[in-house]
Amino acid sequence: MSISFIHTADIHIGKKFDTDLTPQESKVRRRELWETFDKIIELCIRNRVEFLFIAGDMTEAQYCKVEDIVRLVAKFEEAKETQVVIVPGNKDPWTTHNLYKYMSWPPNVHWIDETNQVKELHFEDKNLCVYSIGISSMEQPNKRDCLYDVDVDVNRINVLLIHADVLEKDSGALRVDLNRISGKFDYVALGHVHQYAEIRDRIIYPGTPEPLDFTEKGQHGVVYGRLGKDNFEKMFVPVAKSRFITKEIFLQPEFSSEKILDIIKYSGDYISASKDYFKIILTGSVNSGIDMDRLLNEASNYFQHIGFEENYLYDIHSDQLPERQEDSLIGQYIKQYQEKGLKTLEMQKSFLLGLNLLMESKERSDDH
Ligand SMILES: [Mn+2]
Repeated sequence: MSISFIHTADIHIGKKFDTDLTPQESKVRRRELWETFDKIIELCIRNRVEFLFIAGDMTEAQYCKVEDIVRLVAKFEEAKETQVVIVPGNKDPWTTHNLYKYMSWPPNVHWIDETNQVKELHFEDKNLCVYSIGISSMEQPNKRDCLYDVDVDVNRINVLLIHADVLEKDSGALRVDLNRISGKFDYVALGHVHQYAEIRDRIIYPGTPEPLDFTEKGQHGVVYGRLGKDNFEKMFVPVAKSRFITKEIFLQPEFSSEKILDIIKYSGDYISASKDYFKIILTGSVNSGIDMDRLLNEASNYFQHIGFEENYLYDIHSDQLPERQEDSLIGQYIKQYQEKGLKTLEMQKSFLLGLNLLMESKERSDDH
C-alpha cells in the first residue's frame, strides 16, 4: 500500500517585498504567490493527490488579513479529496494572534495545533501516521526534544512533518538533530530552508514554491511523491511563475554604449525578460564619455523587472580631459576634483556631469 502526496512549505502568502521591489512590483509579486498557491491546489485536484503536506510558513501571519484566511479556506474546500496537513512555522507561529485559530476549516484540513508535544494524526484507511509539532514563538523555543522520544509503529507509513533547521544554520529554536530521528520515519517533510535540498534519502526541503528574493536561485516548485513501506518515488514539479536571476557583466573601457546596452539586453531571452526578476552586477571600467544613468534607464525598458548594482568605475585619464589652462574655469574645476581624487563612482559621476555642463556652456559662449 502506498500514498500519493505533494510536499510544499514556505509559500509566505502575504509577504511584503520591500527590499528588492518597488511598491507596485511588490503588489504584483504578492498576487503571484497566490497564483502559485492556486496552482498547487490545482495539481492536487487534477492528480487526485491523497495528501498535501505543508511544512510551515504557509503565510506571513503578520501581514495576513481575514480575507486571506477566508481565501485559503475556500481553496482547501475545492481540494476536498486531498487531506491537507499543515504545521505552523516561524512566520506563522501558533500564537493567540494567529488568525488560523479563529477560522473554521473544512474537514480535509488537519492543523498541527500542538507546540509542546508531538501530535500524531492517524489516517487508518491509508495506513499512514503523520507526526508533527508546531512553533508557538521564536522567543520561547518550545521543547522539541519530545520529538526524539517518538515511538512509531513500524507496520505503518510514518511521516514526520516539521518546520526545522536541520543544517544548524539558525538560532537554536528551530534546530532538529536528524541523527536522533532518522530510521524512524519513511519520509521527513521539512520546511524552513528556501532552496530545494535533499538532505538525505527521503528527507527533503522542497524550498519556496515561488522564490522570494535574489538569494533563492534556480527553479522552484514542489515535491510530488508516492510513498509506501518499501517504495518511494518522487519528482520535483516546477510551479514557480518567475525566477530571480543575477548576472555579472564585466565592462571594459573600449565598450561602446551600444555594446553595453546589447550585453544587458541579451542577459535574458524574450520570455525570461518578460516574467523573471533580474539583477545585473556591473563591474570593470567604463569609457568616461558614456552616460551610464541614461543607458541603464533605457536598458530597463526591455525587462519586466531589472535592478543594477553599479560596482564599476569610469576610466578617467588626465590626458583625455580637455586641454586646460590652470586659470580657466574648466582648469580650476578639474584641478579641484583631481586634488580630492576620483575614488568612488559617485564622485566620478558628479565630476563628469559638472565637466559636461561646463564644456557645453563654454561651447555656447565660444559660438557668440
Ligand atoms: Mn520560510
